[in-house]
Amino acid sequence: MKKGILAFILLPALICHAQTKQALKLWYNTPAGATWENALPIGNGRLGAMLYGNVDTETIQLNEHTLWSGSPNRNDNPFTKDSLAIIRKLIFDGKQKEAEQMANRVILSQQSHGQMFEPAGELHLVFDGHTHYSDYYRELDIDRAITKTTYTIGDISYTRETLASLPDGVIVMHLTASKPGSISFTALYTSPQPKVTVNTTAAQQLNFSGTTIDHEGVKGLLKYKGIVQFKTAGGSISYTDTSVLVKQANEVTIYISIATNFNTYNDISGNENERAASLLAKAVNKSFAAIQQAHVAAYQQYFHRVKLDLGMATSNNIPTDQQLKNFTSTNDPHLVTLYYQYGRYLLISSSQPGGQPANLQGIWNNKLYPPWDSKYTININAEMNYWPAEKTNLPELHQPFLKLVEEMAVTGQATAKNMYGTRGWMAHHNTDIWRTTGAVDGAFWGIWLNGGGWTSQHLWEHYLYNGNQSYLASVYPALKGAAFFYADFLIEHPTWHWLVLCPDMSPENAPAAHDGSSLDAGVTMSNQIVFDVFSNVIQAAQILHKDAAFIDTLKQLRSRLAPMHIGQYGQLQEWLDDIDDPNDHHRHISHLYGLFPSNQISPYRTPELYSAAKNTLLQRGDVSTGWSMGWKVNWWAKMLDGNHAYKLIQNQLTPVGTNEGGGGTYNNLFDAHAPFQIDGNFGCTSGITEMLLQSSDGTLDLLPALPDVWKNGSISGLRARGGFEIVHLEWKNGSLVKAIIKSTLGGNLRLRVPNLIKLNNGIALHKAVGENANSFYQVEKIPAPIISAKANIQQPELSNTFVYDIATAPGKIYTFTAQ
Ligand code: FUC
Repeated sequence: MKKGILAFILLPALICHAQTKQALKLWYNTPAGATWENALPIGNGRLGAMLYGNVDTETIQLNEHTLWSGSPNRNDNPFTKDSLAIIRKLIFDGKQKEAEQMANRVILSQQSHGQMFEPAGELHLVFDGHTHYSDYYRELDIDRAITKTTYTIGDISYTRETLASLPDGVIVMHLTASKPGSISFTALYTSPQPKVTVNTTAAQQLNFSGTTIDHEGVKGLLKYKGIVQFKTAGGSISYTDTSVLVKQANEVTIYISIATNFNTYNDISGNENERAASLLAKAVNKSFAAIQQAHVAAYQQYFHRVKLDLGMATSNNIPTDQQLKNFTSTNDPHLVTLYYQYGRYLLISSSQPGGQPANLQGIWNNKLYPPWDSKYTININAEMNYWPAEKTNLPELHQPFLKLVEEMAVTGQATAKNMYGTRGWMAHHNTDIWRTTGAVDGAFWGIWLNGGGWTSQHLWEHYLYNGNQSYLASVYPALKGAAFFYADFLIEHPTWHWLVLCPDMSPENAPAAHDGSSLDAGVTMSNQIVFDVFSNVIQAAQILHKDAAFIDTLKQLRSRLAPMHIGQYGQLQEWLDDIDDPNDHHRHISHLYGLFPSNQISPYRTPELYSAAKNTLLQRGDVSTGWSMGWKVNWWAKMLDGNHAYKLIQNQLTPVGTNEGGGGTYNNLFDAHAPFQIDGNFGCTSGITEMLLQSSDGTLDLLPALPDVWKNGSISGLRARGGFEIVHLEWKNGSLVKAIIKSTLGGNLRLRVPNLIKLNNGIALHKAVGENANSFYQVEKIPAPIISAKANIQQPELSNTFVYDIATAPGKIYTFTAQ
């Protein structure tokens, strides 16, 4: 055979193979079976579904984002104010256990400890005679946000495709077969909800409706309605009281519409029936092809903004669950790319403007009593969900969380006033759809007063990326309210004389010295958060030309906060006293909030603290719960250690159950705490971004923590603070070869790069001098740390970098290449 002919025959096959290998798809050659974590998630921010792809009985497990237990309620403890002075004294006197016991009575909620995100039931399609099949395949195409299951029975091949339409607001499944008249099934609905009713109507509709359950003394008043409509081509359709029977159809389209009576956290007077019916009526006349086309276009507007290429797959063309199993030995760069983009897929699918923020499980939950109520844990988990939003170019999807913060700024005012007698607002370590802000779970976990302080940082972060002053003005009251709470609540420490929070705690950890109690005063994380809240309000007020007197007050207060401490083991102290245990492997390393997401600890500006943070990270170890490993990817990226960050990605991309005592990843690439928590997915996507781009340390850093394994690669579409868009970033043999950066706001671009670069047409660049003139890159100077005489602190050894200043103009694009 002539060479040309051989190429002609082989080429299409090769291209096809290469495409499959690189396609952004999770795929499997077995159905999910009975395991929920094998099923594949779809969502449009409002509706979520898990697709099992089982052949004889397909199951579509359903969720709607406002379907929660309970009803509008509050959970403040009215007795806190009267007992605060006693609790403070007990803590300052070293009687933490007694303080904790009292706090359990007078601070902890005596009502609800938060409501639960609830499942909306399951639709089952029972197929006649589909027990023996071949050629099974199922996928979740995250480039198009569609799932597909295909299999063959005899000489007929069957296909099911399902999507949760972004523009049409319904879930749609499309069933086809290679031979006309082959599709027959019975559709049934089941639900773990006790107060649900099911019926059918002559309009080929299966309806379900109900009211959610009471929980912890709060009456369940949330009403929901679901309508499932079947549209067939050919064959027949009939129904019983509770099921729909499709016989010998050529093609079937199933439309699922679900709605609730929820308007907002304090108003559930909506009409679920009208809402569900009106969404359905608009969608049902559209063909699957039309719905699919509009959905894919809407989805890709978000998804296609970022493209990541870490190199070709090294493993063979094998299913995703197998790739996951083999990852430690293959280091398959494609699996990392897929996992990275899956984080973005999950955010697009679970958090849409105008909706609820992604909760502990995003928008996917099948349990009536889910772990931790599947609500919002705001001492890390809910914040982590939104770490990728700005930097991976999905800023609109930050909006549901920003709205939650603004709503807590309202509900949390009564909590601040009634419980602690302060102005402003505050929240403890959890909230839910009713925006409750009381203390829950038990004093050991719940007496953490920074739920407002930390979440309000997101309002500021959104501004740092978009530079929009009218937006800043709109969120300024919430920022200021968070500062008010601290301004009124801080108290002078009797021994150290710094201003501290008391009671206080470092999330969910306790020093051995405190007899099993977590309560303390002035823990490191709180000092860092208060410092940030004050600094951001000072900056915001200056930008908006407001509140000069308040700025002065905050500056005064800020100067009296406790500095960070480096303890006897060279560690960053978690508490004011040097009582950390170097063998403590606790999943929370809250005092490293100052390293990430904050920027108080830096290799360049605070070398001692940087080294101490590194010692802390090493002492705490790597393997942990899923979200903890996700956080560690970000921390090691901020440590500029790409190889260690990569090690954490390896730990995270380990099948669940394999990491001794830790989390990992389920077959559907959901993060395992275990159990499933979506925070780890989002944390890792953020961390991978931080390995390639950082913009929080006064500079825009390209490739700050590139691991040796990613020799060549490129990423496009990331965003950085100050309105810079990283149009394209490319590296070869570990060196930066090209960067294209668009300035949307103008201003100084201070670039830090690992090798010498020049500007497009060969223009030499100016070395950076002095402070960065770009106000979005302003970094607050923190007080010098106090270092234990026993601490052996090494000066960090940092690789050489090059820092340039480029004056940019809004709308202009700058291309840099290696020298
Ligand atoms: C915090 C963590 C747990 C879990 C829970 C939802 O309490 O300490 O590990 O992630 O939130």
